[in-house]
Amino acid sequence: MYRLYYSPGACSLAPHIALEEVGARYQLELRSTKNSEGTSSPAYLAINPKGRVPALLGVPGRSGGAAGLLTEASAILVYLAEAYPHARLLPADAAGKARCIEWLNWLSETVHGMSFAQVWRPQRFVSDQALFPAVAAKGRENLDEQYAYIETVLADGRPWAVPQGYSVVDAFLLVFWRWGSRVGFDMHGAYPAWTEIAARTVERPAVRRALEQEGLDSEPEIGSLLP
Ligand SMILES: N[C@@H](CCC(=O)N[C@@H](CS)C(=O)NCC(=O)O)C(=O)O
Repeated sequence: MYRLYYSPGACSLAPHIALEEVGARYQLELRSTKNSEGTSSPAYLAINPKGRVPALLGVPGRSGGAAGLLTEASAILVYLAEAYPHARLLPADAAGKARCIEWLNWLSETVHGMSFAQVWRPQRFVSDQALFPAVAAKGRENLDEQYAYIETVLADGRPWAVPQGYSVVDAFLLVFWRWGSRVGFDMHGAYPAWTEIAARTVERPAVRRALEQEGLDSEPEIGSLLP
């Protein structure tokens, strides 16, 4: 039995979707990113010293924090896909797998770790509060470029982010599609190819279940993807 530490709509949504896709037994444990009792409480830091979600308990090995804890959305996604190959969440060929890891790394480190952090957590980049608006503005500029890049890649007619088939990348991209709406981007108007893939993603029963469990199915952003 796994335990997924998550916050509704956070990047932990992608591993949550993957758990539903593979049919593993798991419990959800809420660690909200919105209050100090969530990711930065002493109790949680004792389990996961990184103080972030997602974190998945129940994976063999140890790399810090509790035994069996696996952190980093990309690592959890690859782990679940590889541990449950019947769910076909990664392509079987080496190049297809590498393409997925290429997406996951870039989304995680550049789009999330740099640009969204600049917009939502400028204090990670500079101590002087007077500079926060400038950092956030640069983050938005970065997101503009990165979202345009994503759209260009997805607009070549491919049905999924990696053309071989639905993969953990599509679940991860859904998180960023939703965050795009959150920062005020016109996702339907400016990113139609990405929106089509996001709509195809939310048609999947496993994705719907994860959205419902996180209370996101009734949000306007997600509602706009449903038929
Ligand atoms: N590199 C980590 C980043 C995880 C991360 O920043 N998660 C956010 C939620 S999307 C979080 O826990 N934020 C709480 C905080 O920064 O205190 C990953 O990809 O899993």
